[in-house]
Amino acid sequence: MRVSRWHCLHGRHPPKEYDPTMKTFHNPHHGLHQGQQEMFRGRLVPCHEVPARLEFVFTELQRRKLGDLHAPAVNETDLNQAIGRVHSARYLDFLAGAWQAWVALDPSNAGRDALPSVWPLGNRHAFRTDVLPQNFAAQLGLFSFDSGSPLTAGTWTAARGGAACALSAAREVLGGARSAFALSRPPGHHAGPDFFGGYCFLNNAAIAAQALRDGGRKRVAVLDVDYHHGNGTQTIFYERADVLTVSVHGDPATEYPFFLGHADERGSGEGHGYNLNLPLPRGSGLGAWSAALAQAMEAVKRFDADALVVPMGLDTFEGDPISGFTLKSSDYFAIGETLAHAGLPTVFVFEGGYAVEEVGINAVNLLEGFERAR
Ligand code: SP5
Ligand code: ZN
Repeated sequence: MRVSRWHCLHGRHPPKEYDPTMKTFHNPHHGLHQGQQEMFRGRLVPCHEVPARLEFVFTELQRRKLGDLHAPAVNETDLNQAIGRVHSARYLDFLAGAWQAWVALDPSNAGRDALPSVWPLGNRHAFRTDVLPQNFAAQLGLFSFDSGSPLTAGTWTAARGGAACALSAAREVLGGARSAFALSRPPGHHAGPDFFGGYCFLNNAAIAAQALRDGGRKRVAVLDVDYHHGNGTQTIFYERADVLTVSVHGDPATEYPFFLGHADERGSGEGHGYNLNLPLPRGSGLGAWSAALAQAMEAVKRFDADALVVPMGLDTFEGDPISGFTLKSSDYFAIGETLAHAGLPTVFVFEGGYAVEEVGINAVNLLEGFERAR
């Protein structure tokens, strides 16, 4: 079916026909992950990463008829295998049993989210990370890097559902689709091989990228457009030359996640030259951001990728409550269009974006910009 309709709220772009064929895989279990509070500057504040975020995107996708919405259909064995390709067994065992262990510490914990409060600073060799502590509070710290990512009763089920969306979207593209959208929640790009943080537990984009490799794509590029550096994805692929990781983000000198995302991180070993960070100062607008995106696109082209994964954060929006760029809703059309110029089969994976009432419009503007540019 071809449609000719125009829903741009800002009216800058002329109407044009396009095929609304991009399939979206949404996570029916996402609402089971509903954190109450995150630690911020010495106090607990309400979580920014809320279930309503996904619902706004879902509703906007339906309203604009961008493509069909599907629940992911992957069997448990395949899902476990795909998740196990990017996360360690020790970490996955921890996540699978975390809620039970949390409640076992104290039955009254059942009414409270689990938040870590002690960390081993493993990369400074200050503490050992090879010995699994028996104390659950210590395990929480071993497998995390911040206290802003509450682990709740339904986190494991919700995170698996999000990963299933990523795997389904990758399979869709492997099957010949030009694009697919994983409407995953909780987000994923901060989660590493064996740690959670930044509201992320399973790295959905990395799972999609690895599934594309395992499905026969030779060189997969990941182009992360979230406001925050995709530290988890970078770490997962840092020593590999078959997956290029590129990220445009707020400069970690001042912006979360602070401890990774600088321009001099280029990859290591075989992966040297296969990571590109394009940090921008807080306050950057469309001009600087688009110039960085152009550089990112150049890198993807030079790499000669045969598939693209886009961790799609909408927290670059001017109204985002926790971020510092100034993109406007109408800018996301052009961003989608630019991404389409890579000419690659593309998996979009939902990441951040905390201006809840606008996140659906911004996400669908980007996807529609991509869809129209064929
Ligand atoms: C996926 C993603 O976008 N994760 C971002 C995680 C950011 N976490 C730290 C943010 C702290 C900001 N708290 C601001 C409270 C202002 N009232
Ligand atoms: Zn973000």
